Amino acid sequence: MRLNQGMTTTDGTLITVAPTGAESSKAEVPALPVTLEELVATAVECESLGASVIHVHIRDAAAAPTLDLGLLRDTVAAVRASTNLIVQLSTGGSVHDPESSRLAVLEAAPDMASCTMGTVNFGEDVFLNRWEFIVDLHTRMQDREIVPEYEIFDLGHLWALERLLGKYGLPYGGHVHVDFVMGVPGGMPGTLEAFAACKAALPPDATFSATGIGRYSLPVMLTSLGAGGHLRVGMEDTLTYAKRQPVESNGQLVARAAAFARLAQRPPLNPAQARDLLSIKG
Ligand code: KMH
Ligand code: ZN
Repeated sequence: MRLNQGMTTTDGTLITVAPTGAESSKAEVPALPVTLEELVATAVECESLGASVIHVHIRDAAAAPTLDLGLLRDTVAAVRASTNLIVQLSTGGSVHDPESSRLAVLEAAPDMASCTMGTVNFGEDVFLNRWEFIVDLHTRMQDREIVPEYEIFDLGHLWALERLLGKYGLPYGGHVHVDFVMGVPGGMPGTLEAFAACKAALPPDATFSATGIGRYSLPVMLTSLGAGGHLRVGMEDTLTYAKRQPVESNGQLVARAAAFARLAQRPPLNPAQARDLLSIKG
């Protein structure tokens, strides 16, 4: 696929930042962006460093995860007002969120939303994603012209994706983008073998990014770059920059990813190029 400015999809690297997540507490991780002001400042910094997509989880006034629709709408508007980033809202939320609230996230009209392709053990918890719920998310995103990012926590999730696309058709825009989430306790490990199995099971013409949880962050990033894939980094997934060195900011992780991408001769895509790649409406 040819992007604007003469680039092809494999000439550049899509960098997604996932700055907050739903699992870490502000008390334990003071650098985590949890207010709207902190999130917007993070978004601005990460865009300047090479991110083109932001995967967003929000927090309430007590810094607890929430799917409050008003806050989500305000967040989409605020990030759009300050950056050109593609806004991808999480429909995964936290493991405690009901399906109805997770579906309602789409009413905040983001550019993209996550769509996890199956149930997975998630540490001591279960991240539940029933087939009917996945179908509901996929078809509602088609209706609302929201581009999904299919989250793959295990190999079987890719077979579920093939079934989903076969029965219900391509997502809005016609392009399939998936993200391998590797190293969740209960999901697939962040190994080369698991990566290769996932890559081999991708739908035709799909693009992919990958993120390694915790200590899998660096090996998964380097593997994805080497395999022509894209990157997701951020404090949702990684809180340690190096051995015994806590992450200072999301910008630190984006800067490292962008540096690796440049070294690999696949520099970061800007948001306009990323929109072309992912077939997101202007
Ligand atoms: N917080 C996890 C339970 C997503 O954003 O779609 C789910 C998650 C996936 O983070
Ligand atoms: Zn998430």
